[in-house]
Amino acid sequence: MITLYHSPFSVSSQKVRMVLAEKNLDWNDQIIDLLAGEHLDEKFRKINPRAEVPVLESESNILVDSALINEYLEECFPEVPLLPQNPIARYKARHWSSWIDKNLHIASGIITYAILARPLILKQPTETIEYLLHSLPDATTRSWRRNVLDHGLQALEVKEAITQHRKFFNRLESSLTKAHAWLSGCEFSLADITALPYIMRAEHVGLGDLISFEEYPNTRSWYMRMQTRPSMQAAFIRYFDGDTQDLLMKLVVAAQPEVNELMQQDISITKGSNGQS
Ligand SMILES: N[C@@H](CCC(=O)N[C@@H](CS)C(=O)NCC(=O)O)C(=O)O
Repeated sequence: MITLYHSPFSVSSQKVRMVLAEKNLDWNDQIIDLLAGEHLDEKFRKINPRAEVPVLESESNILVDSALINEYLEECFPEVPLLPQNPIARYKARHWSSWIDKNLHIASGIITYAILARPLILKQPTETIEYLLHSLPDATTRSWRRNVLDHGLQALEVKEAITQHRKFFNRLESSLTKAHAWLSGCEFSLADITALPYIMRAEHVGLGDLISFEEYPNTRSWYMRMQTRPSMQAAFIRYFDGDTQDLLMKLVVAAQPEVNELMQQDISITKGSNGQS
């Protein structure tokens, strides 16, 4: 039996949960509370020294990194295929995953941290905040988190993260050449599953205005189709109970004026660099 160590709101966990649901697999649920720093405890670090979720345990093997975990699941359970047969379409699916890891994953983490995590972390005693920062194994993550804790949405990293999201939306729109297309071509694949958590997160933190229906019709159509998949319920929706929704909404509403301002700045810069303003 598979065990997944994961967190409800972790985008990387969401990718694996969606694959498990698409493939109709049963699995043991081990929720790790990231906000409380459970991933930084010695117990969890013995499982994954990088102190990250998701981690998949299968037949006493420990697997880390959502892209690799999903490839493993694809190889073990090919009955519901999530990689196309055509080599170029397979390449496209894998290229999406690699592009997202390199260009978007940290940007999404920065925005999430600034809008959703920071206000909750700042309510904790100073020693707890310092523990949460110092225990992070990665120096780059420690550095941007410190800066975002100190400066909130005004941290330079947040502006850069918004720009990365715009690049992501542009890339989605240019890949989805038709309203009914999927990211690796004409079949639903791991590429769609990998991209979905980031667009959902962008919407949940209030960046949805960057993806207007006029400018991004194919992306909007793809996103609507993705939301109707039964795996959405299992992988995402069931973790959003009423209290969680209330809390998220309060945090997003509180951040919205600053987020709007940053989106406006990003739109002006982008238009300026295209020579349109
Ligand atoms: N490349 C890894 C990245 C995993 C990752 O960044 N996980 C985040 C949640 S999405 C995490 O565990 N963060 C720990 C923290 O917030 O300190 C993967 O795809 O699994």
